[in-house]
Order: sequence, then C-alpha cells, then structure tokens
Amino acid sequence: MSTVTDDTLSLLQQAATEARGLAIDAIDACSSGHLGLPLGCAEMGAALFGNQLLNYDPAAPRWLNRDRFILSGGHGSMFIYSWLHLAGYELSLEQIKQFRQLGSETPGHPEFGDTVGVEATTGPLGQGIGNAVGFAVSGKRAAARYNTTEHSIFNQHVVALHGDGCLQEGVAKEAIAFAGHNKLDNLILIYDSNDVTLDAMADQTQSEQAELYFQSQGWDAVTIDGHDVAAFSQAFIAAKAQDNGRPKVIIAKTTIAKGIPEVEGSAAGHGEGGAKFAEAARLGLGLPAARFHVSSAVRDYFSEYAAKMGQARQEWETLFAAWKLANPALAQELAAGLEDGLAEDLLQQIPEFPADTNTATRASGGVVINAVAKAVPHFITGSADLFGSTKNYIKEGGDFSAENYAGRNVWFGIREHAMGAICNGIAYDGIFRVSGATFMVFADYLRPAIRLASLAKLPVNYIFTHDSVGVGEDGPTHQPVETLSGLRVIPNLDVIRPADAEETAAAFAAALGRKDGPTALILTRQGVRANSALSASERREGTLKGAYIARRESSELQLIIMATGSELPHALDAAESLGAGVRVVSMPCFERFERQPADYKASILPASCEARIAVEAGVSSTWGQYLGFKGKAVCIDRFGLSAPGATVMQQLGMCPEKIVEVAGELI
Ligand SMILES: Cc1ncc(C[n+]2csc(CCOP(=O)(O)OP(=O)(O)O)c2C)c(N)n1
Repeated sequence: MSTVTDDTLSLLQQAATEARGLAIDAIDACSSGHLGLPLGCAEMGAALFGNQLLNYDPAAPRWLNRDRFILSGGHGSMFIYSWLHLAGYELSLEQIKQFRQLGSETPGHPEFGDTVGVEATTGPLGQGIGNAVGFAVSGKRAAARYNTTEHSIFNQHVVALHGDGCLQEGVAKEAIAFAGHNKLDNLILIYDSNDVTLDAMADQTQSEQAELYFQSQGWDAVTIDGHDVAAFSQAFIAAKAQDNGRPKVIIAKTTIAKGIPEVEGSAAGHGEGGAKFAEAARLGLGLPAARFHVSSAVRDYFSEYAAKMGQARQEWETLFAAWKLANPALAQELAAGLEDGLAEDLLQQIPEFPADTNTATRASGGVVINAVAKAVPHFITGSADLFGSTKNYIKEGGDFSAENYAGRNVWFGIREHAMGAICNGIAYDGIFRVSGATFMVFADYLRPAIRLASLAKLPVNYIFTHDSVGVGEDGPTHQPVETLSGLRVIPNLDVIRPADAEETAAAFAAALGRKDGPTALILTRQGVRANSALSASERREGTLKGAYIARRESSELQLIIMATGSELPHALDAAESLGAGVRVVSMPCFERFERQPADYKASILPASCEARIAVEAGVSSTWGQYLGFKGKAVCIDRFGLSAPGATVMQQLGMCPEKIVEVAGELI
C-alpha cells in the first residue's frame, strides 16, 4: 500500500533536499553544529511534517491535541529548525541564518521557550526519550481524566526522534522500561539507526539487537529504510493506528550525513566536518549556488499544507468548545491546570499542626501533600519505589497504571533518572503539576534532569527525604552530606529545607506557587522539635521569605546562629544557654531569601553583626556568603558513619554543645 502519490513524493523529496541545504548552509555559516542527523533524517522530516503523519498547526503551535514532536538527539538541532521553518512556524529564514548566534531563536541545542515549536530542551543524550515518556504519561492521563463518551478531546501521539547515543544512555533504558510496563501506546520512537556515533562506527561500543531489545520491553518494533518516504510513512501510520497497549519504535536505517559523499556513512559525517565540502554538496544535491535556498514549489506546498492542518485543528476547536459546554467542572479543572492556577489561599487550606508536633518533616510532608492534592486537582505525584518512606502518596488519588491512567500516584520504579526526565516531560506538556520523590542521597541519580528543569524553567517539585546523616543505621552510603550544597549550586533551583511541620506546609505552598523553575523539598527521616515559641503563621510566612528570625535577641545583638531543618532546635538550645544577645535565624531557602528586598535581608542578617555561625548537617560549602570572613561553620565536611542517627549526629557535632563551644571562639 502506497501512502503517497508520485507527485507528492517528488515534492517531499525536493523538500528533503532543501532541508539538507539549509542544514549545510547554517552549519557552514557558523562552522559548528552537527550535519549528520539533519542530513540523514531529511526524508523522515519531509514525511513527518509534510505527509500527514504529525498533527500540527503552525498557526497554533501549542494547541492541546497536537502531536508532540521531540528531537531527543538535540545535537541535530538543524533538523528541527529546518522543518519548523519549512512547515510555516514563526521561525524565519533570518533566524536559520543566525544558527548558534547570541540571542537567536536557533540555539546550538533546542531550548524550550527559545523557539516556537520546540517542545523540550534536549541535548544531553537520552533525556528527550525520558521527556517523551513524560509527555505520553501526560497524554494518557489527560485522555483518561478529560475525555468523555461524547467528546474525545485528547488523542494525541508523542513522537521522539533519537539516535544510537540516546539509546545507549541509562536514562532512556529506564524510561523505555517504564513506558512498556505502563503500556503507553500513544508513544512512537523513531530510531535514527545509522550505525555511527561521534568517535566511531557504533559497533565500536554497541552490539544489542534493537528489535529484540524493544520487544522484550513490551514494545512493538519494526525496521525500515529511513530514506524511503513511503515505507517510513506506512510504518508510522501503522504505529499510530494500533492502540494495542504497546509503545512503538520505528527503527529507521539511514546513512549519516547523506548528501555529502566525502563523509556520509562514517563518523566523520556526524559533526560539522562535512561543511568544508558544502560547495560540492550543494551542487551534487542539485541545489542552486545561492545559500539558504527554498524553492517556491516547496513554499507553496507547505503553505497549502498548513491551511489543511489548520482546518483539522479548527474541527477540534469545535469539539473542544462543545466539551467545555457539556463539562464545565472538568473544563475549569483543565483550565486551572493549563494556567497552573492555584487557590490564592493555598497555604490556608493546609491545616495548622498542633503546637507540640515533633514529627519528621517527611511525615508532615505526607499530611501537607494530601491537603495540597485536595486543593489542587491538577497536582500529581510519584516516587521511585519509596512511597512508604517518602510519604508523598496522595491517599485518594489512585495509582497511575494501564488500568487507571487517571491515577495521581505514579510508580516510577527504581528509576530515579527517568523519574526526573519523565517529570520534565509532564511539566513541558503543561497540563499537570508534577512532583517526584526519592531519598535525598539519590538526588544525584536524577541530577541531569534537575539541571534541565532549572534551565528550562519547569515547575517540577522534588521531594527528597532522609536528608542528612540523621538517617542513621543505613550508614554513609545513605547519608547525604554534599547533596544539599550540591543542589543549591544549580541556578534557578529553589532548595527548601524546612525545620518543622509549619515550615513544611509553607515549603509545599512555595513550591506549588513557583512557576518559573523547580523546587526541591528537603525533608527529614527523623522527628524534629517544632519551634513552638513562634506561631504557625509566623513560621509559615518566614519560610516563604526564605529566612526569618526564629529567636530574637533580647539585648544587644552579639551573635547570629543560622540553621536549617533538623539543626534548628540545636541552634535554639545553644542560644538559650549562650544568653540574651544571640539571635537564631531559620534559613529554609537561600534562593527565596536572596529574592527578598535588601532591607528585609539586612533586617534578618545585619552587616554590623559579623559574629555568625552556620549549623547544618551537610558540607559547609554554600554558607560562605552568609558567614563572611569571621563566621564559623558547624557543618559536616566529611562522609557519615554507620550507627543510629542520634549517635551519628552527636558524633559529628550536630548538637547544642558543639555550637556553644564554637560560639565561645567568636564572642
Ligand atoms: C549525555 C551526553 N553525552 C555525550 C554527548 C556528546 N555527543 C553528542 S552527539 C554524540 C553521539 C551521538 O550518536 P548518535 O545518537 O548515533 O548520533 P548521530 O551520530 O547519528 O548524529 C555524542 C557522544 C551528549 N550530547 N550528551
């Protein structure tokens, strides 16, 4: 069965050739970039964007039921820029000419928010596959939650293009297993199988049998010639048609850098090396000498095509309007999700805890998250096989699974890295607000995804429990020491380590209220004594500001003790024995504190008081800014110990006595 007429086929082939030309010219112009993928995948690009495979409308780039296309092999960014341009997205030829230049809409690797039509920030290989799985989770959940028997408003597919590199990465393997297990049959991977990586031919580093591998993960796999528009289209249409509980992979055999004979099919074709043959390549491809050439035939084809796609989208808009009319409550919930709207009184909707609550902040977190879940219906959560410990299970939320895609608790399995990348995908999709949990010491397992969430300004929430050597018996492998500072150094990540239940309530509200970046909530395993000298609202408001006075001095200020989380009670106890001139500052979130007006900051940490101590069960690295030259850290600049938590804390100086001793050196 042919899925394409001869006329269309030759037009699409011409478009593929011109897309090759754009990639060659853009990469040649800046002498950097990756030619291999855009040249090798040009026919598939033409089919995806010009042969009714992807549902998209360049006039409404984020319409809700569009197919999501993610270029996981972000190094091949000229692929997506060429096709977005040809397809009629607001990405001008001028921007293509500005490839990789300062402030352009065509950055070296695709960045969410920089380029219309780019769904995700990709480049670190493997992440895009994880993101695609997140989009697929979001799509499945949106369909289950919002489709009705009368109106099926969500039936989009998620399509990701990747190469050998993405597939070699562990994060992709974790995400692929998750997708197969959860039967995400709305997901299609296109594997650009060109048998080349960067340094060498792929068989230097891989020998797995891709079809068998995917099949073993519960996927359908088919292998085709990626330069054959008809064969690829047919495979793609078949993949879309089968709601059989199996995600799909199309293994497309391609020739890397096809169109530059000097380098095609070899590792030399991967990067910009082929650009030096640009002149000859242009000739060989039958392109005119003028650079950045797009023929009027191709332009006309895509503008007619866009009109057709626009019509299809309009039909959906009519359906959507009817759905909204028939389902006002669901429509309101969906709108709130899309705007990420929160009740203004979210914090008030989290009940106050009894004044003498001395529970672990992870346990308080469990109470808080359930109150938040009631107030914010588009909020979902998940854990990497640690719900029982991370306590973030939404009690009446049900489990997300193939039997219940409307569930609000995602069981990620022991796949922290994929959890991070999947959360990013859900956040990119923008319909649901997502949180993911694990032990804090394993935050490093998903750090690349946290970094990307921070870069892409995604409002993902991380719930990291067991936050210090206070974990105890599990020993140094499970006791984070460098992790807290390690998270603080990631730009645009808010790190909140609350000291008691009320601070925890505010920490969750702060995380939910944040829209331009992720927040990590750092919670204890062990019980913490509430600072009942202050009212609940004083502690909550103070936490929202990042730092506040937990104990005010009652005579002239002599010393400031700064502390976070479970060390705050030690600081308060030390201050009691040190006397009237000692102030204690609770500093749950450096980043929020830094965003306060200068006069507020000065009122909490007046420059005139240089005698300062920082108390935290972790390395001292990030405290210098508050300690100055004269301050001293009571921190843990070493790995922990295998012993009961209280013993380890005491042994490593996390106790009032140690603070008093250090204070003696200062005042
Ligand atoms: C996590 C990560 N490691 C390394 C790189 C550097 N890198 C960019 S492309 C590439 C090779 C990828 O091979 P493949 O996916 O087959 O792409 P192709 O050569 O087909 O373009 C490497 C190692 C990267 N971008 N991300």
